[in-house]
Amino acid sequence: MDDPRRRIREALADLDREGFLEALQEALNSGADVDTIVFEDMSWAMDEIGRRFEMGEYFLADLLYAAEIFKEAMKILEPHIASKHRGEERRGVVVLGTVKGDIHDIGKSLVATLLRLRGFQVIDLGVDVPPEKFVEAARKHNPHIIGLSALLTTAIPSVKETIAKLREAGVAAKIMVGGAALSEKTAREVGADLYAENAVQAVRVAEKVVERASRS
Ligand code: B1M
Repeated sequence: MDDPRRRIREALADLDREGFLEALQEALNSGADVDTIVFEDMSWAMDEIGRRFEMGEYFLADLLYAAEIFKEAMKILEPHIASKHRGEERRGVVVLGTVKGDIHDIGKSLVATLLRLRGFQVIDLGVDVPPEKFVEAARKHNPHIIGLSALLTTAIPSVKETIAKLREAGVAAKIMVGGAALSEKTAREVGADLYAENAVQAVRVAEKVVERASRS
């Protein structure tokens, strides 16, 4: 791995804001791929931060600071992400949110950003969203897809409950789930239609759903 990418990983994991932003700029100047930076290097660093938190080396305030640095970097990266991912048409409607009991918003917001860039209309309900709010938004916006994000394993029952309430309400939209708490297997177990591991995959999955809907 080249030097700026290694420094992006290490400096972000060490919460060295200046070192990280400097390495980020260097990587961009040298033409590094923006997806590799976000979905491999910065994501690796966030996992490492989570690991240090579990080991008792970092505290909650460190996680909050990491999120702040991540969001600051996203402001720098957004134009690069836009030039790589921008699409032409309005492809469909997605209602998106982090489920009740979970306030992690970085991954969900990344999914929203990429979907919007590809021409989707995204209704972002935010974080800690109760099932009733998803149902209400589904009725109001008649989306192609409802996206549920969850990072905490303790939020998995919330994902399951939200899906059950959406089905009970007769919502026709496909339900996509993602986030560190979920996998292909848990997605099936909670009754989701679709699973995506990261934001790029979430867009691919959403595009397929809309393509199929427009053919039928
Ligand atoms: Co929290 N946290 N946190 N945290 N936090 C994790 C998730 C954790 C894994 C850290 C750890 O211990 N290793 C752990 C969960 C353990 C578990 O449940 N198994 C944890 C914990 C325990 C907690 C608290 C309970 C800590 C406490 O209070 N004692 C608490 C819970 C609060 C709550 O939600 N009720 C808490 C709080 C926080 C902060 C608020 C301080 C902060 C979040 C700030 C914010 O979001 N604005 C925070 C952070 C920063 C993290 C870590 C370090 C980083 C998360 C992140 O932003 N990753 C995280 C460690 C980790 O994830 N390994 C951790 C970067 C982001 C780009 O990735 O969100 O995974 P991610 O999104 C990806 C994919 O998952 C996917 O695409 C995204 C882009 O590729 N994706 C989707 C996400 N949503 C999708 C939806 C889709 C499709 C794909 O379709 C709809």
